[in-house]
Amino acid sequence: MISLDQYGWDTFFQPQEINNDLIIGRITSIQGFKHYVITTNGEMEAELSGRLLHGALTEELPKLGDWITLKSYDTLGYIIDVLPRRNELARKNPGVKMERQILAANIDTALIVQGLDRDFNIMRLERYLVQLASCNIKPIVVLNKVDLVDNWAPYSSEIAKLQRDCELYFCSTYTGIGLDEIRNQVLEKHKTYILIGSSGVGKSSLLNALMNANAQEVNTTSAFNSKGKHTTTSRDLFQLPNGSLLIDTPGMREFGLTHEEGHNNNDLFPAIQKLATGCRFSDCRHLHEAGCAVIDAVHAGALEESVYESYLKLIREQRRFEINADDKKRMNKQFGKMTREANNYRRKNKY
Ligand SMILES: Nc1nc2c(ncn2[C@@H]2O[C@H](COP(=O)(O)OP(=O)(O)O)[C@@H](O)[C@H]2O)c(=O)[nH]1
Ligand SMILES: [Mg+2]
Ligand SMILES: [Zn+2]
Repeated sequence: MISLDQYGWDTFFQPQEINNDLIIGRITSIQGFKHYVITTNGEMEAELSGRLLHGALTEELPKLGDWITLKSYDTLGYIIDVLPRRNELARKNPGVKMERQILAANIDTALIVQGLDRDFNIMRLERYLVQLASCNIKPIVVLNKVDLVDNWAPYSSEIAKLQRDCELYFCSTYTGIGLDEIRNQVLEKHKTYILIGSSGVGKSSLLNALMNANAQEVNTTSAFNSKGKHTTTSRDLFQLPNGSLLIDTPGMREFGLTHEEGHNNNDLFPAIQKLATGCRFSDCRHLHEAGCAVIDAVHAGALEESVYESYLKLIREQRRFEINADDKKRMNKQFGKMTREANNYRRKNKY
């Protein structure tokens, strides 16, 4: 028997007694309709039960990292319920729809990976940091491919300009430099980590290096496309030799912000928040108001202009998402009311 603790289980996920004929498991991979689940009896395949298949909203369906209950018939399981989530790693659905998309659930720490080639981009990093903060997921920055640069110091000072208190690690999966620091200082037994970042930064290479095995296929760089081809097609949860759990994701071309409950601009932008206490007006939006301490700090060089501009861009993006999501909620409510009225009418008139 496998102890579920090894897969990150704790009592948080079990708010009430679970029926004896149900098995608890964690989703380790989702491929189309197939769900791969780890249970005390090992790994098994599972499908959605009819109730989930027909009655649940997309967000309520099992996601990678979710704890679920299932009923087992021989070798196949039917997923009955998704247990309460500790958190959700969400982004805006990359399509045109203003929709939240949950990439994974129950994550302790996200490793934001960038490569020290052309991929390094401080504003993209800021975007990840803001979204992770709003999802209540601790971020750690990993700069990979240090074998390609002579001097790392400029990258540290670039990141310091964001004025966020976030651990930073440098590594190379080619030379092995920095990997022991990540093993020893970051990865804890029974905790769940996720690798996020653009395609080609070395996430799968990092997973393989930390696994000491070729668990995940690594992109091959073709002569035509130096960014490397996109070959990671499914997300997966792996158990590392030291007992921590690591999720690899396919490259994310977009990481659009959502608006998450319980957060406002202040706690997502600590540097701005700190300055804002000095603004003349308590409701200052830091756009062009007189006596704005944020704008003064930009002029004085205490706040990087690009960081300020990215702040404006990101809060606009969040606001846009929030307004759209509110509209959608209102529409769903109206639609629900209409359906209820129609049903009542039908019942009254017996047809
Ligand atoms: N120079 C260098 N290249 C690396 C390093 N790690 C990975 N790569 C290469 O970067 C490319 C993309 O790696 P991959 O792990 O598939 O990236 P992913 O898309 O983020 O999973 C591959 O060609 C790797 O060989 C590194 O530390 N240094
Ligand atoms: Mg990959
Ligand atoms: Zn202000």
